[in-house]
Amino acid sequence: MNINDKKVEVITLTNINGMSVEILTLGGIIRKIMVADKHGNFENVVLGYEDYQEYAENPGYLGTIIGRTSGRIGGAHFTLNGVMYKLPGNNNGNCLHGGNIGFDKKIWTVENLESNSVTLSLVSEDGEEGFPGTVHVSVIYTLSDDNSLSITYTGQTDKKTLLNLTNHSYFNLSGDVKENILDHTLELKSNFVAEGDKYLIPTGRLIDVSEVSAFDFKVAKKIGKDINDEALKLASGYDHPFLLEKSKEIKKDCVIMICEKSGRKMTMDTTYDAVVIYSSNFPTYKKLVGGKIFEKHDGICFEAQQLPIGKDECNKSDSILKSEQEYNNTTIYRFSII
Ligand code: FUC
Repeated sequence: MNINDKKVEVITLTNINGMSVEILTLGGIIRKIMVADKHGNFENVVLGYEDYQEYAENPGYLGTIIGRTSGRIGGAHFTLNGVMYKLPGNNNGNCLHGGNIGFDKKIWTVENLESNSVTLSLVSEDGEEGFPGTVHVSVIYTLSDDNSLSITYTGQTDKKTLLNLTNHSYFNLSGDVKENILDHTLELKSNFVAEGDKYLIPTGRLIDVSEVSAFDFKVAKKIGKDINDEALKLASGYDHPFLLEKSKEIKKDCVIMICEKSGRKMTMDTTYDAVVIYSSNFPTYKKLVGGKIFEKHDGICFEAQQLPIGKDECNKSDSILKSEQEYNNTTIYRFSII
């Protein structure tokens, strides 16, 4: 198949329980994750476009790998070793999700393919989208027989640079988007949210979730409970970095989401320090797999990553990759029945 005149392969991973994951070599896009509900019916639990050609544009980054840097860099520039690097100002003059042609728009190379696992790789040239260093990245997707999908990101650079990779899947556990995510319950292991300015650029200040109940998911609650709260007005819903425990260890059950009706549960483990939660506040109104039109709050993204670099490069140190270092992070989405 061709998208934007470039050849795109479609890869399907399977496990022994009948679960499957569809991945495109364009942007490493996850288009489908087929998971059983409490009756054993397999349905898609992510938002994917029905028509593959919709991925030619994909302004909502559905299912994509984001790079070189997830989230916003204020003023679309940063400095490293005293040199200022200018980036595309693709979001109100700020740089969002790696610029105009981020990793989400690239055709990735299939390095290794097995029935339950695929490794995709990419070389990003020195100066691409303004970022220094030639960067080699690999993303390994593995669908295990315990019904977990792990995504491992590795990378190297020949010059000090910034790297902060994530996956931008929109989850909806109802199955084939039978309803939006406002009725799903969510529990988060997070005590702080990174404050954003009016353009949602992290300011460097933290908000204690015990002071703003809309951000407090320490005890499970419906995602829709506070969706119209004053604290979420600027973003039109959730579009905020939630801090996780700061350690390189894999942190278990950072996110626990349940859809009572379907009986599906999803948990997320990650090595990253943060997860940006985005409740699809700006849908594209395009047709999704199965025919439903993508409307507001039809999906929720759990973009595990380091904190976005933000305003005045406040979180830059979390994304620096040096030539002698190896980038290595893993996020695992695990599915089960309640
Ligand atoms: C911006 C980001 C969100 C998401 C969306 C498509 O609003 O802040 O995280 O990537 O774009």
